[in-house]
Amino acid sequence: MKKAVTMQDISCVGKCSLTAALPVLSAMGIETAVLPTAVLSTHTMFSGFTFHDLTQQLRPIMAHWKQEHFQFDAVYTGYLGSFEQIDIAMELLDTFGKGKLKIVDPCMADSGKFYPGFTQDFADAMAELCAHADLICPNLSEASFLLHEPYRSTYDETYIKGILKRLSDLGCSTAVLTGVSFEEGKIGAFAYDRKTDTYTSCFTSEEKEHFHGTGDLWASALCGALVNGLDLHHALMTACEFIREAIHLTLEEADHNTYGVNFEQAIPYLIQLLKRADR
Ligand code: PXL
Repeated sequence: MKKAVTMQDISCVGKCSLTAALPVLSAMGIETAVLPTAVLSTHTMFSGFTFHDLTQQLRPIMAHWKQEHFQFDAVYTGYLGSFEQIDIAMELLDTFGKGKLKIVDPCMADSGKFYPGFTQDFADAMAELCAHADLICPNLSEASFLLHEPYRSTYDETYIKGILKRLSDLGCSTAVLTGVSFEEGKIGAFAYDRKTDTYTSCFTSEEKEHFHGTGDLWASALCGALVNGLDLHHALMTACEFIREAIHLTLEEADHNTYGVNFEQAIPYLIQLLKRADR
């Protein structure tokens, strides 16, 4: 059985970070260990959230895993809350990721703005973390902060390809940009593989509304697809289609949540996508 470890927070309500990654990876047939960085009552888009930091636990947890000789096929880091957690994420990738798939999702911004509490200095530290990964998957806002580029909401393929090359120069072999849209009604992901000097992309129909947490679900599905042996193109397709379906199912519910998507009922579809791509 394939195994992964993922390092991110537990937002108790909010359908993001670990409460998204764990069910998705498990459903994709991957035994998943967690390194929980903090417990929050909700994600930080709600006001008044509680926050309990778990940083002091992280190194002892990793030391125990080392003692037990645990190994993982993939190491995947998501939302991190401090500079020290970025350092610990580097240690996690270096200790358990040698020769394995290492994914860094540099969660910190959307729509051109940092999430609460993040700064350019934090983005610079994230850029250093990206050098320890094989694959990074920022959205365009995160990519802009990683590269000190002004955020653009309109762009063309030449611009995206240039950003991807510069992202891979951070030191990872594959850079993926999420939330790329060249035409109204279509959205997807564009990737660059430095080893083969090739680009690949995948687009699906764009649903009308945007929801929180889709980036974490997208990265989790991508991780699950790659661990299951899909090539980059099929892995992108799986992640993009899964999110499209989850948003579609969300919008079908009249009283849907605005903080997260109905990914739970899209899981059977995700499994179908995985089986279809595997053939
Ligand atoms: O990656 C989304 C996310 C995860 N965890 C926490 C967040 C957010 C986005 O705002 O606040 C705590």
